[in-house]
Amino acid sequence: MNREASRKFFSEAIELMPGGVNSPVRAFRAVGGQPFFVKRARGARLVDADDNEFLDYVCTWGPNILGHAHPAILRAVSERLEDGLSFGACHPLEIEMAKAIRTLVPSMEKLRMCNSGTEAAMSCVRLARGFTGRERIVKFEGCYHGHGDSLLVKAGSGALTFGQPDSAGVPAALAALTISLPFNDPDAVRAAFRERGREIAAIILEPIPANAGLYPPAPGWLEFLREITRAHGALLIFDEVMSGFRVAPGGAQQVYGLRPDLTALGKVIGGGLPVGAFGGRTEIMDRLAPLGPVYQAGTLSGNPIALAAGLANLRGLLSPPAGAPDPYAHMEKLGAALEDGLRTAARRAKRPCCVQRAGSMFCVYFREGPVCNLADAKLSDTAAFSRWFSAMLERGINFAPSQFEAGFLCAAHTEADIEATLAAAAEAFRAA
Ligand code: KE4
Repeated sequence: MNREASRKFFSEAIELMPGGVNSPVRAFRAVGGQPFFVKRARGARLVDADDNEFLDYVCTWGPNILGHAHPAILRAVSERLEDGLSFGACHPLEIEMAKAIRTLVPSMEKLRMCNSGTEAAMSCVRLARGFTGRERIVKFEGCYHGHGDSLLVKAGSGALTFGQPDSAGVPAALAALTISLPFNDPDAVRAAFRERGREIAAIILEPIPANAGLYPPAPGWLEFLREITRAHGALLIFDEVMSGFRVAPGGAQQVYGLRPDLTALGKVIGGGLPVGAFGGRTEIMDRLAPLGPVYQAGTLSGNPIALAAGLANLRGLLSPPAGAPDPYAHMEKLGAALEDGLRTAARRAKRPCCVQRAGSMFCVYFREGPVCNLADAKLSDTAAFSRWFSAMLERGINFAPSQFEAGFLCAAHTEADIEATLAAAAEAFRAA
């Protein structure tokens, strides 16, 4: 596969940006080789600077759930450009987006837009501390909530990929206020509340962790966390930046029938442009400036162009054009076929693998399953994963460039795409 143009771009990029990237996971450091540079994308396909075409299962890490460059999203953005890009003042689209989110995620009685999932999760933590007057936060090993200081403790995603779950630069005094526990371990949570219950402001978690690969909550785990936080006057924060609007229109809290006190969102509600949001119970949210003492702000928060893209994304998910398949049913059908097919291909190649999935998010662990937490995930054969990733890329299939990430289906993937992916996977499992 010719990658000359990407190599040239990368040789310039590494002189200008650390690792040549604006986000570490893109650097391919976990899988070897050099990253490709994108020229354009449409639907489920990317084209790189050397005109190589890839079937894409990253989908810009979740936002492009309808597919890249979806016509309805492009139209929604282009129709607004002439009216201006940003005002630093109130805009009606902020009301429309807030209503859309509250309808889908009723636990978010009030909400605030921001510009990234990091901001959303970080703001939830500050708000929980301000509301409860407590300082300690409980998170879970392998869960990733963006790069806010208090949350870069035993984090997942790129932090885990590069073995920096506890980032340098985070003051020890601040990190010490974050209690990081194994996921799916009620006894560890009980012990933390026994020892520090009165100091714990909140538990924050990905209800379906997808930043250390992907593993599901054990039966009763989420309900247990809801109860123990309520019993101790701590808040329950669901980070649904990835699961939101993806595992169901109302996210994991709809699937499991739970109401967290606060929720962090991102990705899908930006439709590919920078958007985050957080929200929850009115009495908590009203502690935010300008009403209350907890400060949070953003020059581009609620940006109308980004919200236009996000609203078009939500409309495409929830009100598809007449005759078009329901996107969730479509992605569920393809996801099940992909999961079964990958499992079969690995077995036929005698490659120990564990494929785990939550709707249109999935992961291929290179180890026997099940994988229930970070400790299990870290026993994967990352070298074999890297060889498989490269073999798939050579065959025109772009997966997440790390064993500790999830893959994504979008509504633009087809049955033929899944068949082509499984054919490539069968060869790649043998080559890995
Ligand atoms: P951003 O700040 O990257 O918009 O969102 C941070 C974040 C928060 N919470 C969850 C559950 C997340 O998955 C993320 C970001 N996801 C990663 C993918 N694993 C972003 C990819 C990257 O860092 O380049």
